[in-house]
Formats: sequence, structure tokens, C-alpha cells
Amino acid sequence: MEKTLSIIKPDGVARGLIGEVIKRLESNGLKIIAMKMLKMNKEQAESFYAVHKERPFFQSLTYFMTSGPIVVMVLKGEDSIVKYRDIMGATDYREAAEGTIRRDFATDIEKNIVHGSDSPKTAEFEIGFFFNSFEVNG
Ligand code: IDP
Ligand code: MG
Repeated sequence: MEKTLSIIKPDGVARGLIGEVIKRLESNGLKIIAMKMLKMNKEQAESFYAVHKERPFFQSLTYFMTSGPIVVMVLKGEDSIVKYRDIMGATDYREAAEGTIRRDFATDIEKNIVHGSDSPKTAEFEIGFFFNSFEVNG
């Protein structure tokens, strides 16, 4: 069983899509083993997205991620990293497959509703960024 980090981004929360995202995760067999709502400050968003610090969209992305509350979750399941990325769809919603969260709800390459870890190493860093061991139930 593998763990991955999921974020419902500020656009997803503001648009009332928390329930819709969670329904898709649970109905695809991903188990939520930790969850909270919080609002990041700029410094926190910059350190979460540090791998992207040289990218042209870094300032815009980290500003967007601080624009409102987010819901962070740890998901557990078989191949949860790849499985959850399949449910999310491609980064650019115009390239995302039919029936994915981003294809159905994203409005922009940046405002794409959800985040998901991209590898076991990233998942470990990202889960530890938001949760301590007492908060992860499994
Ligand atoms: P991912 O979220 O699908 O893993 P990444 O390449 O890791 O995609 O990029 C992180 C986030 O940065 C994306 O989800 C999106 O919000 C934003 N982003 C990625 N590429 C662009 C871009 O070309 N312009 C603006 N924002 C971008
Ligand atoms: Mg990524």
C-alpha cells in the first residue's frame, strides 16, 4: 500500500468542489487517512514548490496557492500515486483525459483544482510537509 499527498487547491475550495473531489477519490478506492484545511503563506508555498523555483510560473503559482484555504489529504491505496494522478488528469486541462478532475473543472493551466505527488520520494516529502506522524492514520 502506497501513500500520496493530495491538495484541493484554492480554486477547488472556493468553487465548492471539495465534496466532488473526495467522492471521486473514495469511489476509485483511495482511502483518506489524514485530512485538514489550512491557508499557506507565501514562504510556505515557495518551500512546498521549491522544485519549481526556476520556472517562469513560480511567482504566480505560489501567489495563487496562498489566495485562499486549501484541503490537504493523505491518500492510501495500491499504486495510489499513479492512480490519483490518473484521476486528476494532465496538468494542462486541455490535454487531460475525459472524466478526469482537471478536464471536468480546471479553468486554466495554473488553476487546475488539485495537486498530487509525482513519485514515492516526492510523496514522502510532501506528506511530511503538512502532517506529523500522529495525524496520519495508517
Ligand atoms: P502537476 O501539478 O500536474 O504535477 P507541475 O508541472 O508539477 O504539474 O506544476 C505544478 C503546478 O504549477 C501545476 O499544477 C499548475 O498549477 C502550475 N503550472 C504548471 N505549468 C504551468 C504553466 O505553464 N503555467 C502556469 N502554471 C503552471
Ligand atoms: Mg507536480
